[in-house]
Amino acid sequence: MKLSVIVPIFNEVATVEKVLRRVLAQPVPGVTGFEVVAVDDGSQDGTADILNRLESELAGQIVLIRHDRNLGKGAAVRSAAARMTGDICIIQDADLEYDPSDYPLMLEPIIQGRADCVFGSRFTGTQAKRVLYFWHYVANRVLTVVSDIFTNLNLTDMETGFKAFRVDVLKNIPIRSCRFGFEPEITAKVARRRLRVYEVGISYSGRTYAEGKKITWVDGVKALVTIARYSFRD
Ligand SMILES: Nc1nc2c(ncn2[C@@H]2O[C@H](COP(=O)(O)OP(=O)(O)OP(=O)(O)O)[C@@H](O)[C@H]2O)c(=O)[nH]1
Ligand SMILES: [Mg+2]
Repeated sequence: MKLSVIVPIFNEVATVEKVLRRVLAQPVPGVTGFEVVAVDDGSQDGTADILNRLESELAGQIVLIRHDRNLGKGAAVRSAAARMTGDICIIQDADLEYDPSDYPLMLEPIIQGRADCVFGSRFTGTQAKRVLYFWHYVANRVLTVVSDIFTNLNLTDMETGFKAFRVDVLKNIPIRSCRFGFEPEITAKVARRRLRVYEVGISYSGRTYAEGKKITWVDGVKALVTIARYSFRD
C-alpha cells in the first residue's frame, strides 16, 4: 500500500526541514510505497528557499507544490489531494505539534480495512501531551461538541490537524473552505457520507504564541459558522 503524506506549509522556517526529514525517516508497517506532497502556501519567511534546496536534494521523494500567494490550509490540502498518487494519506502539519512516530497508530485502522478515515485526538489516550492553554482546551471542546451535535459522531477532537484518509475518499470529497474551515467541513462531509470514522489518541507537542502559534479566537468563531453551514448542505 502506498502512503501519501500531505504537508501544508506556511511560514514554518524553523521546523520545515526537520518535519520533512522526520516524515521521510518514519517506517510504517504495511506501507510499501511512499511520497511526500509538500505545499508551500506562499511563505515569505525563507521557507521557500529551504524547500527549493530539499526538492533537489530529496528528488523522487518529495512532490513540491507552490502557491504564488497565501491561500490557507484548506486550499493547500486541496492542491495536494489533486496531485497525490497513494492509496492512503495523512495530513502532517509543518510545525511538528504532531509526531510522525504516531503514523503506525493512525494508519493501522485504514490499512486493516476497518476505517475510511482516522482522527488523531489530543484529548484521549496515554501518549504524552504538552500541558498548555486551558481556554484553548475549552474552545476545542465546545467546537467538538457542537460539531458532534450536528454530525451525531462522538469525536473527542474535531479540530485536530492530524487526520488520515483513504485516498479515494479524500479525492471524492469537494473541499470548499480555503482556511481553517477545512477541519469542520471535512468532518461534516465525512459524517454525511456515513464513512467509517476511527479515532486514536496521539502525542501532542503544542506550541506557545512565543513559539509561533497563530490561531486566535477569531478562528474559533469562524469554525462555528462553518459547522453550521456544512450541516445543512454539502
Ligand atoms: N496558519 C496558517 N497555516 C497554514 C496556512 N496555509 C498552510 N498552513 C499550514 O497548515 C498547518 C496548520 O497551521 P497552524 O498555524 O499550525 O495551525 P494550528 O495548528 O491550528 O494553530 P497553531 O499551531 O496554534 O498556530 C501548518 O503546517 C501551516 O504551516 C495559512 O494560510 N495559515
Ligand atoms: Mg499548529
